[in-house]
Amino acid sequence: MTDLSHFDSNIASNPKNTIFGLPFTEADARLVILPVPWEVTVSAGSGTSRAGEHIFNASMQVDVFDEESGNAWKQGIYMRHPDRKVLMKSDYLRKEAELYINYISKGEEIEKNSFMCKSLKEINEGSANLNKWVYEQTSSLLREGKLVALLGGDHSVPLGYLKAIAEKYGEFGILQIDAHCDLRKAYENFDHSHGSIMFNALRDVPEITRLVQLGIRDYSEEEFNYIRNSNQRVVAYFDKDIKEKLFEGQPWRSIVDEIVSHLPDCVYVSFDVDGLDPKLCPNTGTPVNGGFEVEQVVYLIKKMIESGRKFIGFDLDEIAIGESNFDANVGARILWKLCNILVAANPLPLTRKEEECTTTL
Ligand SMILES: [Mn+2]
Repeated sequence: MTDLSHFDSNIASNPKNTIFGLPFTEADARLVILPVPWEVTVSAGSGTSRAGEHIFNASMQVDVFDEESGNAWKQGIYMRHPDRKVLMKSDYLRKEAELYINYISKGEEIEKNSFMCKSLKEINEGSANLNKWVYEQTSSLLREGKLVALLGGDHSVPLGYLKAIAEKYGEFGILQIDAHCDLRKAYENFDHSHGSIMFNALRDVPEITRLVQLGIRDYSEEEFNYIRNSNQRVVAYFDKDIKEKLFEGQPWRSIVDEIVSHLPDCVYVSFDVDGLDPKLCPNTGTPVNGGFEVEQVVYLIKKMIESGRKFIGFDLDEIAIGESNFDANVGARILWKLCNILVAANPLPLTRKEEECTTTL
């Protein structure tokens, strides 16, 4: 265990330490943040592959006092450095993808262009390798008993983590915060597009018994029909429906109770920041008007835990940086809150000695 007796959480953070200026190593951390610097298939704005480093820098300004979680961070939060090889591969394939997206957006057929066919194949192979890498990293962390927070990157990154979660916990549900359904089959012919993450997850991870989507406000007819024909495996709360309930005076609390009632016992949170009001993430790849406040989402997760459901892990994606650091500031605070909530929701089992103490008391 890290000795915290010399760590003063009230003074300015030391960037030589890990994220949030905390003095932990990976070995003694309860929770490990794994950045995935990947954004090959993004459709509009880019920059999310650098989110890890920007959020790390912004995190130094976050006050680590968190009375709400009983300062759960004291059990150890650590962030790995963004993997250089993954980032370089993403940069390389992103250039190929830009040429490719530009080509198909003119209505050209890829079959007629062998260069484009080759690019597409390379991108799809690269994405499959990334999924394998995420799976290997996260499953080995879970085996070591760590809690894992995945930090994108674009929203295509959690597939490998979802497989690792399924192996550890069996059946579980996903609570997805997003402006988009991400239920498109191979969007733009990319097998693992950011717009296909939930389609791929539901196809490849049978342990996902329920997907509850919140904040949805941009979706295709095909996605709408997918939800309708999913036999309730996907439950979508469209942004306009939530807003109309609120406008008619229904309290957020009762809407939250209903949302939570759809979730199974174990819940994973997939948080695409574009599910928020874009004033909070103006540089995210595909911003859409509407969406949530951070506090609404945090309240929902707290109510979900209060209901007795087990919060098992999360990803946070699509944070990109513009001229100001604002997106990273918001991202760092969401990350901080969710990490503390996740640690607090997963108390360490009592050692035998502690158990004996409790019994004697
Ligand atoms: Mn998304």
